[in-house]
Amino acid sequence: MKLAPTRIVASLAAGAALVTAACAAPPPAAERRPRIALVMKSLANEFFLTMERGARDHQRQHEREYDLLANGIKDELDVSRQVDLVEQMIAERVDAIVLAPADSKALVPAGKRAADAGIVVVNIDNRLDPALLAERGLAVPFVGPDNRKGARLAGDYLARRLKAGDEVAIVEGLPTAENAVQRRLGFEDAVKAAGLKIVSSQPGDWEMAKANQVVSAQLSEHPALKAVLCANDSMALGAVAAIKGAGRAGHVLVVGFDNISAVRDLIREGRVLATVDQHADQLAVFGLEFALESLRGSLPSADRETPVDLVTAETLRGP
Ligand code: ALL
Repeated sequence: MKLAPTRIVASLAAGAALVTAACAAPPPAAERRPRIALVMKSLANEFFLTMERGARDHQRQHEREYDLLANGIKDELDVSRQVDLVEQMIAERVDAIVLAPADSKALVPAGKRAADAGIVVVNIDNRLDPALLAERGLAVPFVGPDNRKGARLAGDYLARRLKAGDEVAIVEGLPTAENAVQRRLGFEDAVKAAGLKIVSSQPGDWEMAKANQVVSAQLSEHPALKAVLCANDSMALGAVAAIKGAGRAGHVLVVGFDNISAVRDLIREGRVLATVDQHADQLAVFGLEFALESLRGSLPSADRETPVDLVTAETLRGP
């Protein structure tokens, strides 16, 4: 290709600039933007897509303050892949990791390795096991909701539609996740307070397909079942399909947790009674801001509780 003289000068100048840039030393740490990694769980779950969107919006509004690396895993049970992701972020020498752990214990050693490498670690959404953290000498702040309180909100709302002695079932999240345990406890609190009877409580591992199988079995074993309390909305979708498949639509109430769009539609149609909004988009933002504060040196030491709100047909209709 032939270049006009002015073009040649311009490209020589550009080439020289590139060479200079390539030879120049990297900017000192204080001058470059920190890189923060958001390590999430299953990106097949709308909850985490909402979380990622919230994080990306925040980064765009603060693009001079930090760069964002957002990662997730393929399915809810892929814990070892999430450990690998944390290891990768350590190898990339990011400045902070905001972690929503798939498993409250299995992610502690990787978190410890990150902290030992001088990386700020912030735990969001699902709390890392406090006893194991203490044992490993790792102090990690937790930014997230009171899951027991959130589940109790949905359970209490459901209980108002039932009478003492009515049979209900619980579909739990992944048992190795602390928020799954807390939600089960919150459902149990509500059920006990209303004198309802739990005839079955089993893990659905946060997944729609697994919950569908679990609820199908609960329905056939318990013909008088009046309601299913699901620890997240993916499982509530599985429960609704199981109820329809068993020909019991309209006779078995369902509550969930997360406020994903598919469940909002089912609430409007009267096929799900309620869910709990834990503001996935804000959850990541709180974690990112926490990490930024830590990187600026104003160490926020205490945990930060984020809001949970009940979502029902009335709240969706608005005032
Ligand atoms: C939890 C979230 C959710 C979600 C689940 C699935 O940590 O809080 O409610 O559905 O992860 O991974």
